[in-house]
Amino acid sequence: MTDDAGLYRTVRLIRRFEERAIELVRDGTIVGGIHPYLGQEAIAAGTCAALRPGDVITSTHRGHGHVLAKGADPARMMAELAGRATGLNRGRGGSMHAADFSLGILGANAIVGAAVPIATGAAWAARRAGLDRVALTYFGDGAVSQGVVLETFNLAALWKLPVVLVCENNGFATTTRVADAVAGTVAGRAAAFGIPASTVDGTDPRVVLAATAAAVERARAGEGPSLVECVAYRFDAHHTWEHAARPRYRTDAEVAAGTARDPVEIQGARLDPAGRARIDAEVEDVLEAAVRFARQSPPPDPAGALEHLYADGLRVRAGAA
Ligand SMILES: Cc1ncc(C[n+]2csc(CCOP(=O)(O)OP(=O)(O)O)c2C)c(N)n1
Repeated sequence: MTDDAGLYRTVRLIRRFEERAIELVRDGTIVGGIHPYLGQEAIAAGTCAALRPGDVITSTHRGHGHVLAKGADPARMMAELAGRATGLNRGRGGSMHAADFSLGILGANAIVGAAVPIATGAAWAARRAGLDRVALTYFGDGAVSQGVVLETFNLAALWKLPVVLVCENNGFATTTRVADAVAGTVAGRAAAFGIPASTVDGTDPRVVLAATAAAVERARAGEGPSLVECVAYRFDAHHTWEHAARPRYRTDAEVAAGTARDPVEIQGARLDPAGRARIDAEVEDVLEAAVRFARQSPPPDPAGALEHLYADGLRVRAGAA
């Protein structure tokens, strides 16, 4: 959905999903915690709004927003976080491995940077199959010096693959500031491979949508990859463990300044108050149902613990060894 109401619904859905999920972490329904996406909602909303249903994404450890924006069912997603048999992946993937291939969601990924080559492989496969498909991948500022990411930039550019590289620069990699970890710039890395890059306000869904749409168009036209660096601020913890541990690595003043640009407020201000209230109420209902569904769903049957670990039924091409 590319209109203002649609973009608002997506950022609001992600915001409230994360807030409700944090409640479920606190009461023990979600075990192990989550990496909250609060503050970055405009990136997921704007990027996915630029895609067609047949396009694919790969995501990160902070991936709930991406998965929801690409159309995943919030109830099955919440159940997945809670490890229930009704979850998107039968409760076996959890927060960091949610996937729904039927929607082009090729998976969140707990390994920093690992989603980038997977999306690029999907782009390569799509082109080989003659499909008009674009792959879009997300990675954080903490991934931009990973070898596999830079190697992938090289191949994606060399082979002009239809992939869009979305860097979510949220200021931190765990507790390390970007300036303490990244030499040069994010966009400069793309330039080294001849990949066009833009650095945009990642708190405004409209801005993210416009930048991504240009990159998607370029990819679909066969002109190769583009990088979109979306600058935002991570409102909450790196991971919910921080809520108890309370490590001090940013000041209250910095957090106040960083959270002042709120994607939900920025997009919400573009709607009339009544229209906004209607969307808010609808989102509350969706999430109330999602939380109920997750709580009431059963855990997976331990007898099936060894099922679904490996792919089966893979077709071997004629002539392959
Ligand atoms: C290859 C790898 N190294 C280290 C980690 C541990 N780790 C998990 S998240 C994270 C920080 C990632 O920062 P960034 O890419 O900026 O994403 P953000 O958490 O800010 O969304 C690290 C170091 C990991 N999961 N994978």
